[in-house]
Amino acid sequence: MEIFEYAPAPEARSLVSIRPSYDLFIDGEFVEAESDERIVTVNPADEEPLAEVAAAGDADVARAFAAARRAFERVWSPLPGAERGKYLFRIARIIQERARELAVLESLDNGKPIKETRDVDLPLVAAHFFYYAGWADKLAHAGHGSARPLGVAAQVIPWNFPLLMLAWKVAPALATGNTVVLKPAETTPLTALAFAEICQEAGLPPGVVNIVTGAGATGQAVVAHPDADKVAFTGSTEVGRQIARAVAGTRKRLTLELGGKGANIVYDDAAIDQAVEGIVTGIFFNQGHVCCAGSRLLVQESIADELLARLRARIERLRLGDPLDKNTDIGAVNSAAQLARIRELAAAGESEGATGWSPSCPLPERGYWFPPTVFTGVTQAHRIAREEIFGPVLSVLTFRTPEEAVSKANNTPYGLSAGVWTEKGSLMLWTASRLRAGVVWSNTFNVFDPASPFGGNKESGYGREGGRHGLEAYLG
Ligand code: TAP
Repeated sequence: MEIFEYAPAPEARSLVSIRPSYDLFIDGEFVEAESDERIVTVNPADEEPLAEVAAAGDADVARAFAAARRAFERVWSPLPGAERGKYLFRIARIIQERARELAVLESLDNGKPIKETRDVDLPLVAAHFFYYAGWADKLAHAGHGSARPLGVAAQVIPWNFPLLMLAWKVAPALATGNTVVLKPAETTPLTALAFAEICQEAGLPPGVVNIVTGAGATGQAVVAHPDADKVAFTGSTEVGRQIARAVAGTRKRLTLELGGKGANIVYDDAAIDQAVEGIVTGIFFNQGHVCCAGSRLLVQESIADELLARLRARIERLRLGDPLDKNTDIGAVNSAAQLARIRELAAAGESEGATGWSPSCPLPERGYWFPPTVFTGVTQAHRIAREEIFGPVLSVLTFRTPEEAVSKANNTPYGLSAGVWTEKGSLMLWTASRLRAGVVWSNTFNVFDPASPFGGNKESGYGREGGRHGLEAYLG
């Protein structure tokens, strides 16, 4: 791996002002939590504390639901769609205006490279608000005329795309006339709190959006609150199961966006350099903390050696380091806990007989770092082929026939994403129609669009977010 000169992004840290301490956002205001428990959020790139946030307890969560219910009944659901749309357009514009600051804040709290927060996360966040703002006054004309908002939505999101996951959940809920109580992840609460300020700046009526920070126990309280009409969760399959159990037998509607173990299938006729770029994006984008990551490379045996040689050469040129350096490709792992999980699975890869390779890559001394890693000699029985690693670790398997590729790709309890690389349209369609995955990319990977529905099959969850389908999750 090459050593590069430090090139700090123009969006330097001085662009953001982080308060030492944050309260909860309830009923349009930042209010002190009744619970006196606090959580410290750290910068994963240097382990320095960034801020302290409240850990909401049951009484705080109840206060947020009461505010959301009042706002739903008195203000938000009676408002004509066109008026709701205006608020969403305003939020989208403020996000654009504050995009640089939000990108820096996200990189500091999450560890992801500024190149990604600036060019991917933030543009997509704004795009989601613009997209659903546009739907707000068209629901009646699009066959949703008699559909009604569900009420108060309980939303719990993970740390890998903090503001983007918020946008995926909040924008369609608000466009359809619902109000929300949202819990961000424990390790990445700061952009959700900045979003709370944006709601104030946009003049959003109090109680329409409520943000309760905290750890898993706060998430549990949000999901279990009896006044939630809808639960929308993105996170691990394990917690998704607990939530499905907690919601079973209640009136609450549920959507779950869970884990994945995506296959990236490369046929022998594929444009090989293009495929290499897609494999790199598929597994190293966002340090591999991506539910739809292409974490299993399935390469046709006849081109495996050549493809792997080019892949290794490409990985040697990736730049790992300071997330605020605009040349950085691979940032920090989000938390010590996630780093431990990645290390454990990588060690299992070695002990079960696969061969790991990483570039000659010096890791910074402080912070949570894991080098890009490729395992070859992987079999379907290995843990690294079956379990979601959620880190920059690629497991390579080979196949001889399209039937074998499809059978290996589908040999997982997950069903979220897949990629197929071939120049033959018929082979592409043949393969895509047999893959059990919610999203299949063709000659590309990790491309997102607010107009396109996203979601899983099997243990990757159910329900769709994005596009017109994303509205249905919030209408009764
Ligand atoms: P989780 O541990 O499941 O956490 C997700 C959220 O749930 C966090 O806010 C978490 O709070 C909260 N939570 C934890 N225990 C809870 C409980 N018992 N009841 C209610 N809420 C609870 O996942 P993670 O580690 O943050 O995220 C990684 C996982 O998310 C991966 O498996 C990934 O594939 C999946 N993911 C899926 C998608 C889609 S679209 N399918 C997108 C992104 C991520 P704390 O943060 O305080 O623990």
